[in-house]
Amino acid sequence: MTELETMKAQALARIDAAGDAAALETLRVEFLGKQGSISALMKTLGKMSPEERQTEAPKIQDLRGGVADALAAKKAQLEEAELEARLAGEMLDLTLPSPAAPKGGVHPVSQVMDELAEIFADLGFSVATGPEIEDDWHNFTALNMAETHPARAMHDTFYFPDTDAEGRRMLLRTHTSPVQIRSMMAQGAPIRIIAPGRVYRSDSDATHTPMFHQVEGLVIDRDIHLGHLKWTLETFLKAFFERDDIVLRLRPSYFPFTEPSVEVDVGWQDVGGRRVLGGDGDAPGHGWMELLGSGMVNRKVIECVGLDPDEWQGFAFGVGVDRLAMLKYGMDDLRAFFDGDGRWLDHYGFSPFDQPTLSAGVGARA
Ligand code: 2NL
Repeated sequence: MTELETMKAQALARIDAAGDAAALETLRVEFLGKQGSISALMKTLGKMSPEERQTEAPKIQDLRGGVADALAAKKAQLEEAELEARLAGEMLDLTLPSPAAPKGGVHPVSQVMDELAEIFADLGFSVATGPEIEDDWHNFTALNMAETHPARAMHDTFYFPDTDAEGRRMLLRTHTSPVQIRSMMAQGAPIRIIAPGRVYRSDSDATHTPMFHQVEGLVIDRDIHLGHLKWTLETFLKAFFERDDIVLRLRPSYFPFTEPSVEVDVGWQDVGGRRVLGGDGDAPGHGWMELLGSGMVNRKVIECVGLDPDEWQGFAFGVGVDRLAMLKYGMDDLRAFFDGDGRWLDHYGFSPFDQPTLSAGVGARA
């Protein structure tokens, strides 16, 4: 055996004996690394005569190639063995239940707005929307709330520091009434709409959040009177609370945009320490709670949107969506509505597949 053949046999034997990837890497460096023994042999070729190099080069190349091939083969073999060992040790139990996928939920405010849209659709109302950033005219002036009107002070308004391109004072709408103003101006009369959405007032305590949800309703037609208002509210509340014993009490009130204005109370009764809507209102253990504001649309407002108030009359109402949700689904803290706590939504949220329908009950839960 030549010296090179001995070297090769020893190298291959050591490679074959390597127990793991790290030992194999040490051998690769020892043979083929920059300072490796085979690399050193390659360098000797440069110092040989051309004749000598002609005979020696193929032998050294053969040594280097054989060692490189053996390293690669052993590496593959070790990796294969490692995989085999892992597969033998691991177990995949296909009978186990799959991990639960995280589920989203429909926020009660969205659910209630869907229910309202459903109920009012059956009464011939469509849903109108509009901008949350409004100008002073649509939010106040058109609603008979002049610059100096004291009712404006009741709305703690968020104003923007700058005016818009036309010099109008801009604000976050304090109610969805401007949506109805815009709808009347765009569509004219007759009209039957509800306007649900976010509204903003600079108000924050246990029962007030700076952003809350309101739905307003508007009917403009010929010969509309308070009887239509009362029937509509009664029908809506019976459908929404899914009870036939909802009773209403109408009290005179004041809003600049309605005349006359009517505060609407709804009767409740005590059921195990909870106030449940329905019942008598005046009987012992019963009572009244203020639920919404309404009235006949002020003729100044009708004029303001370009309609003839002698031809067109109507009623309007406004009610808090968050409040409706709390009364129907039993939450007691308004602020939790907007905390974004997933546990709250898991508890109070609705399935997106639970579409409200009048036949299945608008509040049917999955
Ligand atoms: C409340 C209840 C109310 C209206 C909103 C309204 C809208 C137009 C014309 C006339 Cl375009 N009225 N909306 C009417 C009465 C009550 O909201 O408690 N508001 C302070």
